[in-house]
Amino acid sequence: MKLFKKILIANRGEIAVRIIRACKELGIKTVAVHSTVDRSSLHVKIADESVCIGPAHSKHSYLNIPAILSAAEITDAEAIHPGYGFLSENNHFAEACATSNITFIGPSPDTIRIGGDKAKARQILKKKGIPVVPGSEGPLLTIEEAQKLSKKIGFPMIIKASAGGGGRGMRIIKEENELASAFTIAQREALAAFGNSELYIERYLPQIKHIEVQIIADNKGNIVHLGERDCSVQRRHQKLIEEAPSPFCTEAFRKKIGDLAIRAAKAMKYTNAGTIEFIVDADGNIYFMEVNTRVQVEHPITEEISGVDIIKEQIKIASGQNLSIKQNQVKLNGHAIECRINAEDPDKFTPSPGKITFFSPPGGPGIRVDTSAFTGYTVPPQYDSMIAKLIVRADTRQEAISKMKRALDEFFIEGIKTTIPFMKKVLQHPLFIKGNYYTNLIEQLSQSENSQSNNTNGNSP
Ligand code: MV4
Repeated sequence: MKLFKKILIANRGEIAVRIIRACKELGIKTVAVHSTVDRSSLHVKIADESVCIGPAHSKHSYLNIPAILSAAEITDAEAIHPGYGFLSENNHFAEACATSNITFIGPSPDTIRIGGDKAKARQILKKKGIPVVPGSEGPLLTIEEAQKLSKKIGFPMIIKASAGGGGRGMRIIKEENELASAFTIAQREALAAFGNSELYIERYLPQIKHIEVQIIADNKGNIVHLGERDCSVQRRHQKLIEEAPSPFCTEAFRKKIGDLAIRAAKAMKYTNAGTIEFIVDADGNIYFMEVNTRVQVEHPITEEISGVDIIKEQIKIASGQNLSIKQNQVKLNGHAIECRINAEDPDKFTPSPGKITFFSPPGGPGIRVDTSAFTGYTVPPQYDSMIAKLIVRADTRQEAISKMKRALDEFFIEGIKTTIPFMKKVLQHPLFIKGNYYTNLIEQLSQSENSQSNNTNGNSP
């Protein structure tokens, strides 16, 4: 089956660059789209063609479906790669592509819709015997239903928005007397944030790891997983560091969570690349959390240990080709870590946009930098603050940590503040070094920093 002749990339930044690179290596022509403030961006420079699709505000450019479809039509692009964020998990966009006879590089609109309806996905997978955290059966509509459920599952509970995901619209309830008001507030917030007030409830698990499994599936029913990623190092639901394999994962555990991911994907008739997210408690119990129907920011760490180019697989699958690999051919080698480098103040995590006066990324064996930044580039204030992903690969976890420290030391970015100093601190943390950490690692880090500064203030003996 022939690959596409030309693909439009409906995204910006490092992921647009990543996708254009894959297209070039496959001999596919590329069309970049950009907003007015992005006209001098790297993705525009390296694409074969580019189209301005609107002003800076993403609502009028990177989320502007008619403008993007017109750009594809005037440039004769046969397919659109949505990257992550923006329109990547918008089932209406996937549908609109199909109507315009353009291939959307991703799962079917139906799969995207189910993935976006967290209560529905949970319900479907629970019925198929995939473990989910004890909680509601589908969406909960009334306070009375929530109260009845609380008798069964007990406190603490966590209220989540069906249309939320990634931690948005969540609320922890410690005891009965908080429930009624929390439910009402959460409903109102979900309606305002997502245009959908539907909620679901789970038992709140206090000490968890966030572990996700990369899957790829073709249009013929072949499906494989490429192992797990540990994304437990996060702050306010923003992932900061990801690693593969998970330091806590044994071969037996990998088989178990991988099989669950494949069963979950099959239950959703999954095609193309996707991620099944689980939470794992301190006893190693696995619970399905949500499914991400897009390529993820952290996909490179899986590429580094599996040797599979996930973007190229996505393109090949969308053009009708079979998976290039069977499960028994998947061999995971070594250890990979990714640090997300944001244009932010490393102490306050507030945005730090502006002109990069000097940009010199690290190099050498085992180092990969996915970025669209360069010396002289101005980071605009309108978009996500992530400006680079620093990825290292080594034979062992310990060597990967050493390599990451070395790489961070020689990553020079001047003119703006970045989170590089913060990353160095996390890599020194004894719990990170041991690989014995949960999603509360960053809170523990800032607590220990506060008590240290108290000591210097003379508040402790
Ligand atoms: C949970 C949880 C505990 N129990 N679900 C889901 C999305 C992810 N970004 C955060 N999620 C969580 N889901 C159950 N049943 C804990 C988290 C969680 C969290 C929750 C509230 C505040 C901060 C958090 C940090 C990491 C994980």
